[in-house]
Amino acid sequence: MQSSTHLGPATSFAPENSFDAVIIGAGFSGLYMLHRLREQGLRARVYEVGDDVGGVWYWNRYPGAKCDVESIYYNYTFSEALLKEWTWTTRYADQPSILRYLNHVADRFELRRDIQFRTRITAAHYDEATARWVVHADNGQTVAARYLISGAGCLSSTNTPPFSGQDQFKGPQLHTGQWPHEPVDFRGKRVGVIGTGSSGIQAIPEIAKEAGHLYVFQRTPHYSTPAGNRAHAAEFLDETRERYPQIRQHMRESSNGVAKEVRRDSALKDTEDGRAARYEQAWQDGGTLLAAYGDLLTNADANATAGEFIREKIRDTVKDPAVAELLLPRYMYGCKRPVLDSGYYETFNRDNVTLVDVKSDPIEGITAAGVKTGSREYPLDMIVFATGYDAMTGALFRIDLRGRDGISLREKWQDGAAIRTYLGVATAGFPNFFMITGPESPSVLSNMVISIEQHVEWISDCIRHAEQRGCMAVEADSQAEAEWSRHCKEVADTTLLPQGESWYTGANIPGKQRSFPIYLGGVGAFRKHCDGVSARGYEGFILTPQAAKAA
Ligand code: NA7
Repeated sequence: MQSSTHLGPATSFAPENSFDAVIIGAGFSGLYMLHRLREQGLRARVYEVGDDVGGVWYWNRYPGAKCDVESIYYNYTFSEALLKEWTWTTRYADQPSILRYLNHVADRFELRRDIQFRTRITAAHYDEATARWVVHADNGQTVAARYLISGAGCLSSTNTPPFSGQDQFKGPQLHTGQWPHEPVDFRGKRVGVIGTGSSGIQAIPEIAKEAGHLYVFQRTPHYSTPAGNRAHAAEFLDETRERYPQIRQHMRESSNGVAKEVRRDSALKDTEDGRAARYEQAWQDGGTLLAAYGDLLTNADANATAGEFIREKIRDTVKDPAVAELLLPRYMYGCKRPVLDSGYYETFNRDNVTLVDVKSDPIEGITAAGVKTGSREYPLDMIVFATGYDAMTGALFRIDLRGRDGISLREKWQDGAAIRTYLGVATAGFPNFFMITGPESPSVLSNMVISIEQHVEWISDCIRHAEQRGCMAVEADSQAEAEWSRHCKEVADTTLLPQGESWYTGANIPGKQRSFPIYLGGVGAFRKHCDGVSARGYEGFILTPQAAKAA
């Protein structure tokens, strides 16, 4: 019935292959979306590549993997009962705890019966005649649904640079974002880690504890500050439970989705001693230094004061001055994602750790024996790629997504050069297609779970609105999306962030078009804006009534 380029009309689907909604991915987004739509009486089916729930927390099993948002904020807030029955034991939750939490959520709300695992959605085409999506999976299955919702994630499409000779290497090659389920034994091995972003910085201290020798291949030194991870005291947990209604409110109205006071004063108005004291306090407390002043991400001179403070800490920590020098980051702090660590810089004082600067001596390729840079070969037993993700658009572009008139999302967005969304949730020409934390929403520059909840709730309300009015299609208006995209860019340009060479801008992927597809107006302002749109009858969306079908 279907060919590979045209998936065919959305008629003649057996009831078991026909849904109200198809949801892509069983991470934080897909799980909650499924729960909401089921509560609304819709028949929804989630398709997930992994063997089980968890999304990025299913795949990122590397040693040291942790969330850099404090655990008490990094959970769903929609269910009082769920909040009461779950306890985070440490300030930052590690990957096994978060995966346990998501398994608990899946069990508690009986979500698994509507999730099909080990299935990758490869294509989804909109059939205008029937106003349904025809969705194709890698197992040959084709299903139809009125709504298509992506919970595919912002950081789920792994990036492994195309090093020549990679297939020659004799030992195991692992990517932090696709880590094996069985324990990896580093004991006595010569291990190479390529990449020093969040994943590398979390994994390196743990691998170093076990490996015979660890070679860290660093291209850009990143800023990292101590996480200050610790066990939660019982009193703190009691008090958090009691205050959670206020905490939740604060998170929802905040700029970044966590319930912390935001400082607005300028680093440049403080004295040198005042700044040093404040940065020191933040360093001791743990977490990033970005909240220490209000202008660190908007004023390059203010930013430089934080950068210099961190560089001084690195010089103080790393005993070998030459190694310390190589570890000093020079870009503007925060323009690449700031990293939180547990003993990262200290790791370079170990005898079994060597830092290899591949900026001055680039990796030429991988050989049967190890990694070859311009000047020498490093013999290795195992290579760990901590080389990140094709972020923001990678997971969406991997699917052959086609809206009205067969236009693909990739074509519409010109490979990322012309991303256009309305509220990060919809895009013109793709009726009944919703993205959870899509490009141009606060997404990765906020507490993802709070942003996911807001998007899921907004999408399910929008679908309810359309269903109640008997609409066959909901679609972003191209004028409204042009205005939203312009607004996003305008807000981003008031900050230093678009100037960064980071995965935020796509600069980490060779040949990828640069953009800055993240809304920086803040979680609270974004929520207010979305609520205003729905209160005004889904302003900026075109709702097509059923009758129009016959017309
Ligand atoms: P990141 O932050 O994108 O880090 C990837 C690292 O890999 C980074 O240090 C890169 O150096 C390095 N890299 C990439 N390609 C190469 C090549 N060709 N040669 C040498 N080094 C390379 O990914 P993470 O997984 O650490 O973190 C992603 C996000 O996931 C994180 O921010 C959290 O939000 C969760 P570069 O800096 O580009 O010079």
